[in-house]
Formats: sequence, C-alpha cells, structure tokens
Amino acid sequence: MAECIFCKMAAGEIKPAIVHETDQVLAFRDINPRAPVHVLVIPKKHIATLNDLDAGDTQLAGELLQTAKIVAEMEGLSQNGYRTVINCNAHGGQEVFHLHIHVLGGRAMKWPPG
Ligand code: D5M
Repeated sequence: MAECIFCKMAAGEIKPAIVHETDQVLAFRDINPRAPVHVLVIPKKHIATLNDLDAGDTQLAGELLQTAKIVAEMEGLSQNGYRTVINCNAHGGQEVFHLHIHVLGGRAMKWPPG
C-alpha cells in the first residue's frame, strides 16, 4: 500500500530502529514507547487489521508470534514477563492500519487495560 507507513518501513523507504528481521516480518522500536521496551512486530505484506488475516496467512501469523517471542528473549523480557497486544479498529484503539503486535516490557503491566 503506497501510503502505509509500515509498508514503507518493510520496503526500506523509511528506516525504523530495527530489532529483528526475516524475509516475512520486521520488528522495530515504537516511536512513542509506552514501556521501557516497546517493539512492534509487523508482516512485511500489507494486512490492514487482524480482521483481514485469512486462512492463507496461517504460517505468517505463526511467524509473527514466534518473532514476538524472539524479540522478548532478545530484549531480556522472558523471565519477568511481558505483554503482547494487537489493537483492532476503533474500539481496539488501532491507529496504524497495518497489522502489528506490540511487545511491551521492562515494567509490571496493569490489568485490565484502559
Ligand atoms: O499502534 C500504532 C503504533 O505505531 C503506536 O504505538 C505508535 C507507532 N508508530 C507510529 N508511527 C511510527 C513510526 N514512524 N515508527 C515507529 N513507531 C510508530 P496502534 O496499535 O495502531 O494504536
């Protein structure tokens, strides 16, 4: 998608602070961190929301989750724990319409979220 900022990152046109990358996924630091560690994991392919994930994306969805786990390990979050979040559409608070998993850690999280 030409106007999607995360697609531009996936294409290398905008350079985020990359934490991890494979052929299919990219993990980079959130520009507005909500925790000491705040990394976003995205598919390089444009998928607007979790609603738009289809059956053919099952392998990719697994790689996104695996990457969230790898990022947590790389950032030293595994033992104390961390939170993963996928916001979807208006009530989910989604602002960027390219699917992403937030990986948040480095402090204790509250529950329930706001
Ligand atoms: O979260 C979208 C997230 O995307 C939000 O936490 C800010 C982050 N963001 C937006 N633009 C950038 C750039 N340029 N670099 C890094 N991070 C960015 P959502 O779940 O859609 O509310």
